[in-house]
Amino acid sequence: MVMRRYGSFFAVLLTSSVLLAQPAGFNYDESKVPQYQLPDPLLMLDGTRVESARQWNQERRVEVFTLFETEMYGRSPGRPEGLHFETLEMADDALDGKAVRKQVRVFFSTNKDGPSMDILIYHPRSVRPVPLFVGLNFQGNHTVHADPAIHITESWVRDRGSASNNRATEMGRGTSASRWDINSILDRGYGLATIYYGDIDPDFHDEFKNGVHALYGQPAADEWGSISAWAWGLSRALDYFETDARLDQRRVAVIGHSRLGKTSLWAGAQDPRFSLVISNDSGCGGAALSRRRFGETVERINTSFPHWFCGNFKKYNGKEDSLPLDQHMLIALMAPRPVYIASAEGDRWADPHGEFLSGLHAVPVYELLGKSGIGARKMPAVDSPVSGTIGYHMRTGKHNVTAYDWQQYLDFADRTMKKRSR
Ligand code: GTR
Repeated sequence: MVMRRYGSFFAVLLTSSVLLAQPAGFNYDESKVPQYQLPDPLLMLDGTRVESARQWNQERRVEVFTLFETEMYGRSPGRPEGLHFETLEMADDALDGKAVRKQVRVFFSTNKDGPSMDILIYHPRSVRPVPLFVGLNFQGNHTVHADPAIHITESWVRDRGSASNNRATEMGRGTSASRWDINSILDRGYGLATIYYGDIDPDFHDEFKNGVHALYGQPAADEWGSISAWAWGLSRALDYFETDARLDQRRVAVIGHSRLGKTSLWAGAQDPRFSLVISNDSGCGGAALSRRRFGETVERINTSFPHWFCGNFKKYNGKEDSLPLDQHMLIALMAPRPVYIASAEGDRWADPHGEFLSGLHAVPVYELLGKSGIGARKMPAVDSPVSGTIGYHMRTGKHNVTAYDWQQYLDFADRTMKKRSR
């Protein structure tokens, strides 16, 4: 009796916290999803049907990639000439002797006072060269583990938790550790590299004056917004991995959560050196189909975050049906490489079903390239992962990254990436 009373009390609490994360005035009802027709990933803009891997690789993939580049995320400038690296610190006995720790500064130009980012790397001592995961973090490298040796970023950080006056503080150490299952990653023979996303571009709209945008000036309507800049930073991390003999640059999985999941998808689409791409709860502008208008919409995301996408994307506010693309085509840009899409049941703002559907509708491209699809025809039950070359799960719980998510990514990486020869 008492249990039952408490049970319903907690149910109310849970429901209200889930609702808080889901702004009112948006559709959360599957029966109210409008009728829509997705662009066919295998139909060229001129109506030609793509029937061979060669046609996909040489013609349609280029077309689809260019659409995302010019209409949504914005073109980025590639590797800068002055890019250079400096190892700030290294220890062979980190985390109670379990790992090697390395902190590397990546300068985006020859100017050491110009924008730069710090990569924090942990990897097992004995594996060589080590496959690894790389992902951006939200509040600073020192938040991913309590390790006192992790440098604290001097970049702008959002005032949240331990940060104050837009500066990170000691108090933040380890506060995001639950999102980075470093022990499991190391135990399973992988490394982890992480970078604070605000080192690359602080996450607020300042007309593109700060971060790496400062080096290139005001972007045109088809040039990079912040998501594209963060993805560009991930490619610069890969540039560094290529110089570090202990890391296996041919087995790098890129991972990101939420806005950084949108970023990992765009990084994977842009840079074929990422051999596995993982999207955790990326939602609108990430894995979720825009045309469903379930939860967050194109207009809402462009209004709340005017700096995330390129100027051209604003043309599609309230006009999802006129997009020449949808997010299943972003997933298809990973083909034939493995890609994993994860959702959370309580994260309706990110449209779990729409995230699954973009994986499902990318399958024809994977099959054309001789790869398996997603291992399901309809949305799987909660906590029941499915996979082929595309993996998917919807976990119990809310918008977050948990040990459960990492277990699925590690299993999927073991199956699809680990055995890949150098
Ligand atoms: C929300 C935004 C989502 C998602 C999330 C996050 O406010 O509407 O698209 O990116 O932020 O990144 O935490």
